[in-house]
Amino acid sequence: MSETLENLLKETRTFEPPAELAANANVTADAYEEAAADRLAFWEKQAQRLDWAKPWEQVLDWSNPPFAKWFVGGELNIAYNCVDRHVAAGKGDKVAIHWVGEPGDTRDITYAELLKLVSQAANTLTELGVTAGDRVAIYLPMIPEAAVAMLACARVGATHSVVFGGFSVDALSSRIQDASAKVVITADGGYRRGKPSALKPTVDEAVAQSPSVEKVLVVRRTGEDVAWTDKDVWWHETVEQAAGTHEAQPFDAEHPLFILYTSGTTAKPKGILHTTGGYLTQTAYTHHAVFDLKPETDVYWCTADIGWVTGHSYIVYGPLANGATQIMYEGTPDTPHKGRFWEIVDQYKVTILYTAPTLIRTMMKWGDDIPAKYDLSSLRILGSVGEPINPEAWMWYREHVGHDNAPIVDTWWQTETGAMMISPLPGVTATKPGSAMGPLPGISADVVDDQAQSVPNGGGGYLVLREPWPSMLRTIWGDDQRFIDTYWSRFENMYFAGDGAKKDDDGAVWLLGRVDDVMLVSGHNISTTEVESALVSHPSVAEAAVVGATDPTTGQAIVAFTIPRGTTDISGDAGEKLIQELRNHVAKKLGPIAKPRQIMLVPELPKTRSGKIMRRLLRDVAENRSLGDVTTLQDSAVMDLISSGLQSGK
Ligand code: 6R9
Repeated sequence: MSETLENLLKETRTFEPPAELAANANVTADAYEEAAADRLAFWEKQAQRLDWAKPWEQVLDWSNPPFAKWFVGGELNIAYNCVDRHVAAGKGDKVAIHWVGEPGDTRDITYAELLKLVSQAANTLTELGVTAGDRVAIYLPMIPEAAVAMLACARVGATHSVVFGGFSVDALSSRIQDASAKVVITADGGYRRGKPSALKPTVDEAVAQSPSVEKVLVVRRTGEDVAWTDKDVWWHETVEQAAGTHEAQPFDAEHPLFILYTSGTTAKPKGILHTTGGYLTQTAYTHHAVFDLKPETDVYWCTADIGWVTGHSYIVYGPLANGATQIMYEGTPDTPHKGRFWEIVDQYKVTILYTAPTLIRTMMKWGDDIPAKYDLSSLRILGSVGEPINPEAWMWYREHVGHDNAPIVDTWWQTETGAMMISPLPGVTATKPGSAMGPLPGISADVVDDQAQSVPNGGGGYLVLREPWPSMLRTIWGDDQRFIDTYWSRFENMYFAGDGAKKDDDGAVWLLGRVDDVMLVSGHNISTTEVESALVSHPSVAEAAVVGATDPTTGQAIVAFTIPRGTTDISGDAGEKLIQELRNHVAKKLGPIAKPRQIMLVPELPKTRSGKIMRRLLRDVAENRSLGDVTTLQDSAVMDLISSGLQSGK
C-alpha cells in the first residue's frame, strides 16, 4: 500500500463505566500496570486460574520464533478444567447450559450432568478407536452434543476440527481430508427457520471422498429418516449407553487442542492450530475480565455458532473454564418471530450478551419496537465481535438493548489469536462508539505504517501484535511455511493481522476492516468501514457494504450496497432521491473524496456463516464479473437476489 489509511471519521461521544460496575469489577486499571511491568509474570498469574496436573518450568519459550511454546513442561486436562473441577468444588447442581431449541424445546444441563455426558462421549470415542493425537471432525447443529463432543475430544487428547453445520460437501470433505480425520461426529439434522435441515446426506457424500474416516457418530436431533452406512453409529446407542465415569488424563500444555479453518477468501482454507495450556489461560482470563463474569449470579449468552472461533472460545472453553451459567440457542433470530432473542433474554434474565454487529444491524432494520416489547433490564454488559461495529449500530445497541447504561465491549480478535486481544474493560474504560479502544492487559498491539514504524496518535496503518500471547495460533496445520509467510513476513518480528487500523487523537484504536478490502481512490486509501459507518449513520440505512470497483479515472471508485431500514419508501423516484441524498450524506460526513460513485439499494448482503460481509462477491457484482467461490456463504440465494434486483434497476 502506497500510503497509510486516511483518517476520515471523527467520533467525540464517550461513555464512562457505570459507577457501581466499576466499584465491583473483576479487573481494575491495575491490571494494565501489572502486565506492563512484567508481561510473562502477568500471564503466569492468569494460568493459575486453571488446575494443572504438573506445573510448567518456563512461561514462554520463544527461542524459535514464530513457533511459540507457552507454559513449557506443564500438564493439564482441558475437560477436567471446564467440567470436573466445578463438580469437585461442590457446584455439580449449578446449570452449565440452558439450551433452547429452535422449535421451543429446552434442556437445562448442570455441571454434574455435563460431566456424565462428556465422560460417556469420551468412553465412546475410545471405543471407536480414537486416541490422543487423532483428529475428529465435528459437523453438528447448535445442540448441547456439540459442546459435549468438543470436550470429549479434548478429554481424550483428540484434536477436534469443527465445521459449520451447513457448509457444503466440498467444504466439509476438504477439511476432513486436510486433517485426516478418523471420526466424524454429526447429526441427522438440526432446525433452521422453523424446519428440519438435514446434515447427514452432506456427511455421507463427504465421507465417501475421505478415506481417513473410520466411523461416523450420529446424534438424532430431528428424527427424520437417514441413509445408513456401515461406518455409522448412533450417538444414543453408544454414548448414551456408555459408562458415565471416565478418568481424565493430563496432556502437555502444547498438546494440539483443535484445528479451525478460516473462511479462506481465495486459496485453500487455512487450518489454524491451537494448543492447550495457553489457549485455556487466555480464553478463561479474557472471559473473566472483559465480561466481568460473576459465575454465581450472571447468566451469560454468546449468540455465536459453535463452528466459529467465537463459539469455541466463548461458548465452550472460556465460560466453562470459569464455571459460568450460559444460554445456548439452536436457531435463527427470527424464528418463530423477530423478537426471539429478546424473549430469551427476558425469560432467562440474561445479564451478559455477546453478539455480532451483523445481528445488531439486522435488529435495527427490523425496528426499535421489537426489543421494546421485552424486559431487557437484566442485561448489564453487552459484547460485540466479528466486524467493526458502526458507531450508529453501537448507539442503537446501547439505547435499545442496554437501556442506556450497560457498557459495550467491542472485542477485536481472530481465529488466529484464539482469544480477545483488543477490547475495553467494562469497569475501567470510558468507551467511544465504534472503537475497540485498546489492547487488553498482557497484549502488545500496535498500528504501524509501511515502514513498520508505530504511527502517532491521529495516524493510520496496519494492525500488528508485537509480542507473542498465550492463545496464539501455533501454526497452520501441515504448513509451517504458510504460517510464516502469511503472518510473520510482512513486518520483521511482528504478527501481521491483515486489518487496517487507526489511532485517534487520544490513542484509542479503530479497526478499519481487512487490508485487502481497502479502496484506493485517486491515490487515497479509504477504509470500507468508515464509508459504511457514514452510510449507517443516515436514518434510512440499516446496513451497508462498500467495495472499490475499477474506475478509468480514479483507479478505484466507491460502490455501496445499502439495505434501507424497514419503513423507508424506495419505490420509483423515492429510491433515486434517497441514493442522491446518501451520496451527499457520505461526502458531508467524510469529505468529497469518499463520495460513492454508485449506491445500490439491496434487500440483503452476502455474509459468511459468522456474519461477515463477503465484499469479494460484491466486488464481482460491481465489476460485472461472474461470482467467485461461494462455498462459505451463509445463504447462496442472496447473490441471486442482489443480482436480479440490480438488473431490474431497483
Ligand atoms: C473473532 C473473529 C477475524 C477478523 C478480524 C477482523 C474482524 C473481528 C472485530 C473485527 C473490527 C472487531 N473482526 N472482531 N473487526 N472490530 N471487534 O471474528 O474471528 O472469524 O477469524 O475473523 O474479523 O477483520 O481480522 P475471525
